[in-house]
Amino acid sequence: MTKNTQVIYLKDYQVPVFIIETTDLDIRIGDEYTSVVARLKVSRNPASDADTSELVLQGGSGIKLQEVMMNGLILDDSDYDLEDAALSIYQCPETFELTTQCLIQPQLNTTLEGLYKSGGMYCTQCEAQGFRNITYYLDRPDALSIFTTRISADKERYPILLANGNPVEQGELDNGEHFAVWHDPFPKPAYLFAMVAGDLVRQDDVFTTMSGRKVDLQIFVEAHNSHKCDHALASLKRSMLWDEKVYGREYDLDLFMIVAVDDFNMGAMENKGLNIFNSDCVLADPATSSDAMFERIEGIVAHEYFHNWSGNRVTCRDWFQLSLKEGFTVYRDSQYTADTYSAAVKRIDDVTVLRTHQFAEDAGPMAHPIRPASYIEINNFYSVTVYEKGAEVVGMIHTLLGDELFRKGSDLYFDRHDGQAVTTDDFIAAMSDASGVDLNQFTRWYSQAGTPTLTVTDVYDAACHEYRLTVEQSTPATPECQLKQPFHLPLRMALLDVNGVQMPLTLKNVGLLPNKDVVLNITKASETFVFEGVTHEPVPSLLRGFCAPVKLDYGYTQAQLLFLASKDTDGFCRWEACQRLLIDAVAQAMLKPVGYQLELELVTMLRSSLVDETLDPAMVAKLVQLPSEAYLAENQSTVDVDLIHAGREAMRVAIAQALESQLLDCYQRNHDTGPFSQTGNAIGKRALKNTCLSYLNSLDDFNYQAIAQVQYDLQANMTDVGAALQILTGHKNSDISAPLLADFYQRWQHDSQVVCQWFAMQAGANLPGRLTHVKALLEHDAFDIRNPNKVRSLVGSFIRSAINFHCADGSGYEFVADMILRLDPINPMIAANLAKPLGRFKPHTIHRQELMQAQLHRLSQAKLSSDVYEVVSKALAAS
Ligand code: B3K
Ligand code: ZN
Repeated sequence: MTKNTQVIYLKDYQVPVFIIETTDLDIRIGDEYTSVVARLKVSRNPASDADTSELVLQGGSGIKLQEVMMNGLILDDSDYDLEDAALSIYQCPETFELTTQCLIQPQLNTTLEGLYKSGGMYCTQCEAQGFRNITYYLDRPDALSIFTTRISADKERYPILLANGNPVEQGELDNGEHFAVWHDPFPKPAYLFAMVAGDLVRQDDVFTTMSGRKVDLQIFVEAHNSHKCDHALASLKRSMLWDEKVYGREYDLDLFMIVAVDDFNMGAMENKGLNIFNSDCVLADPATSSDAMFERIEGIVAHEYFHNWSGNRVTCRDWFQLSLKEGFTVYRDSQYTADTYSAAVKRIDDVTVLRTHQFAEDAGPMAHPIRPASYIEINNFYSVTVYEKGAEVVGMIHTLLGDELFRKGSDLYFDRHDGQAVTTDDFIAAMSDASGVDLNQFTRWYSQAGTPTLTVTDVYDAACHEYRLTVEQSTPATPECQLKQPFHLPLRMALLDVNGVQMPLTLKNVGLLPNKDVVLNITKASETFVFEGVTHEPVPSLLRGFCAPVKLDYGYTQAQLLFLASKDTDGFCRWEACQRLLIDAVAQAMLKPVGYQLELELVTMLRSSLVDETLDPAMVAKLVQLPSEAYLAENQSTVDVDLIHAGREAMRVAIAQALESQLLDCYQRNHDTGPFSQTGNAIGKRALKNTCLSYLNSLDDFNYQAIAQVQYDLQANMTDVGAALQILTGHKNSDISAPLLADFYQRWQHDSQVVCQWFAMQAGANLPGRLTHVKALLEHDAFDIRNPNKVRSLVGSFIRSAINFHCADGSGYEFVADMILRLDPINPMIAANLAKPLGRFKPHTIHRQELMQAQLHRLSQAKLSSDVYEVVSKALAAS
């Protein structure tokens, strides 16, 4: 099915035979060819005992090698071997200078890896293995080198020339060209290399570090986006300050640059001193970006900035260690958002992503531990598991160690490994050495995939005042491992009395605990904890703050859940209790959607949240929102997307009917007519009122449509406009949606960020029969299959609309397979991302499983990239 099916194993890791001490690049941008001269100072690696004098450099198929020189002498064909993916130099001495000259054609590079052209600008994306498309190199993260980069290009079309580090020289050349030289004093692997050449404008700011150094902050964008930089700059400064305060980490260079690029495979990239961002993840303006986008941008700016320590100063030894930098950095950016805004709301958002996407991945054919043992294509492992579950694993270490020891551990990790390429074991060792906490068993989180289930049972002995809590854990088999060893995990819990007050806790054989909120160390397949002096039967509040990435199975009664939903002092657990009740109710509605009515207890619960003006409005919005269809699917053993859709829609109507006046009142109370504000409170109020408006519009009442129409017409900000539009375009009657969509496009066609929202809204609308419309949009002038944002907003959103992607006639699957085949030769990374949902057929009804497998078989007949091949072959192996 493909040319490249080589499996790479962690167990085969070997240190590099050679070291590249310095890398001098001379990159001359030309219209047809770009020339790359790389002068490398090479020496043998004393850490390697390999019995060879051959230096093997990786290179992509698009490189044309012109010349190879060793110590100034041109090598002839017999001195080296050139194959598609490697340049091998025979008989290398202990130290030498190697110079290669290559030609590349970035303007033809549609994979967006290496050097490529986005619109009128040249830019790079080198992680994981893009640098080898620029020149022959030791393209592995443990090969650290000091880079100097000289770029030359036509001055008029490319007035801005950027690379990592500090500017050291610039000047004019003949033929209207100019050049710039950049030097990065910090040794780095090639994946952190970056350069940019384009016609960009700059927005400036400055940050003074804790040691009093002045750092220039610069964001480069196309001129028409210059008004959209303020939020990213403010976010960057907040992140820099936070990392100093919370982790004691200071920025090291005198310059920090961000460049916004329209064609980008993911969100952003943490290249040393020169972050490159997908425009959509850095540019924001209240008129064009919703509150959710602002929040996302702040999180990504923080994430990339935090990588300067967790990723750049201390990097990964090999790509199996990806979670070392990604899990830790996601954890750091989550902490940042939690500290800066609402911690409970951030926790709820993170857990929702984990349960909706990571649990599904962990149960599917691509399941892998956060440190995979093998891969075919590393790009497939920039996954929710490596990122989000990886962050949860770091969070568990924090919970087990406590704040002080966790900080001690991170200090030791950064100090011990500054300037090195290390492993997740090194991270664990630093945490354990600094704290004295034994984390040996904990390392299983790095090698075992799958989501554990914690089954908790309890017995209260009223006569002895004893409360016994038994915790059992089990983890399902995953493709790489059948039999799982028990994990070490923290179980944070409290016992609540009848008033919801946390009881003092006395653990048998331990004594009175200092806190009423205890972290139990769970290490065995089954263990029992006995609490003494419990004067009356408590309600347990378990897995507080979602302290471990597990599924909790405790037989809560409805009465207990209602109690926790109103009384639990832990924000996450309170929300969790509400969600469990709502999930149970949707399950009822699925059985009998027509005329479904909400139980009185649930009406009371939702009402009390809606009318409580003392609560954070963002939290109220979370408490009353129904879980998404994808989240609900995670709770079903067999997923019938139509039933879930029908049940959830019935539930929405039932809630709106039962609470119509409170929803309207809550909408009006939270509808700000004053000047636009972006405080946490103002953002929360918008989230809440738009939740209410959405419920009200499920009633199909012209009055509520009119409210949404007024909100749209006001054009106050994209949060309100987008919400109103989504509500109105979700209407079955296209007489309502069509003119609005046309109006919206008319207003915003010049702004590609908004055009993407326009695509996403239409493709993701939760209405049946969207495929014809999506196919028509593929032909729209604004659609471009080479632009990942457009593909994600149209095809990605279509896949997320379960009733359409999983349409019983198989048309959704066939369409997605068609798109994968079209995209694979253009951009394999994006094609493989579309293939992953097709591979997750297991939980669906048999009929759908067969249809999905038929498309996977069809794909397997084609010549595929290694990216898509890996996803398709692993899915078929599970069928
Ligand atoms: N480190 C990059 C991701 C690179 C993805 C390569 N396929 C962005 C980030 O996680 O910060
Ligand atoms: Zn990252």
